[in-house]
Amino acid sequence: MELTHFSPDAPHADIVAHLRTFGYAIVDDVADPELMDRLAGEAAPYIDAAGTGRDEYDGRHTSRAGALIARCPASRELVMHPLALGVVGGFLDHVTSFQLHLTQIISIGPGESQQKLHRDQMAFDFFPFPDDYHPQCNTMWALTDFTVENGGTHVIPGSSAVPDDDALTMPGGQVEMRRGSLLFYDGKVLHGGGANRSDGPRQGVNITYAVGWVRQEENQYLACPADIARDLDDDLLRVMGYQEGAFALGYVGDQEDPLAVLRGEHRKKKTIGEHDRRTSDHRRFVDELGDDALVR
Ligand SMILES: O=C(O)CCC(=O)C(=O)O
Ligand SMILES: [Fe+2]
Repeated sequence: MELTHFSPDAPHADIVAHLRTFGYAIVDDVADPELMDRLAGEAAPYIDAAGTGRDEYDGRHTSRAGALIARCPASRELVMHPLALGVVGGFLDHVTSFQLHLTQIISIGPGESQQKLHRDQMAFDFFPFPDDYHPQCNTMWALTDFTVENGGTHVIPGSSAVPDDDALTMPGGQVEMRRGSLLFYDGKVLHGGGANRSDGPRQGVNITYAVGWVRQEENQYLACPADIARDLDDDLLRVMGYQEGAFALGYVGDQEDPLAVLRGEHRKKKTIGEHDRRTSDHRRFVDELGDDALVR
């Protein structure tokens, strides 16, 4: 089936609304080709060195290179892209903070078969989150074009709250998008990488975000060594997890702010009470990205 595409100047609220209803949204031509070139150049040695997966799920012809914040400065611009953060912030509007969950370039090589359809929230120990509670919001940036032939992601629109047996009978579609375009999908929608029947790799930059109170899929504190992290922007560090995930989560030592501790400073963590949980520095930053960023 045909999947819905938005233009990059579509209101965030429209993209969030589609994501809430169908579990995915595609936005065309979001990132500059120059940024994608820079990222491809920075990532190439890591993609080559990552090796291929050891099972059908990871893909025996697929490589997955992570730790992008430390390895590829260009990736930081995608993590912090105003459209990505605006939509993710709107979609995960039910929490005090959200955080980076993982960074991974998924390079599906020629000869790869279709990945099993799955729901990414299974990573949380298969916890049965209620249908209306979303623990994560995912992005996939096209580093190469995504086509039917090279393994564009399969998605079953509207499957997020439908049990597997029924959802697997629903019509699906494959994500076709140009390099620099952006796929959003929630943690509940059935999806999976496509089979690559072309003669080149299909590369996507998977950057996912989760609510602030869960464990991150990729350990950001070790994936990005402190010597590198110390010099990153405050807003990026907060997204990486150097903030309170919620009331009392993530402080260091004598109830100190993790960002201050990283910088060798001493500052007590802020108190986030029930009455002001919406006013954390992180939320304010995201909310100010655009008037449409906050969708209540
Ligand atoms: O590469 C893709 O298109 C999707 C991969 C995926 O869904 C996953 O590995 O969890
Ligand atoms: Fe997935």
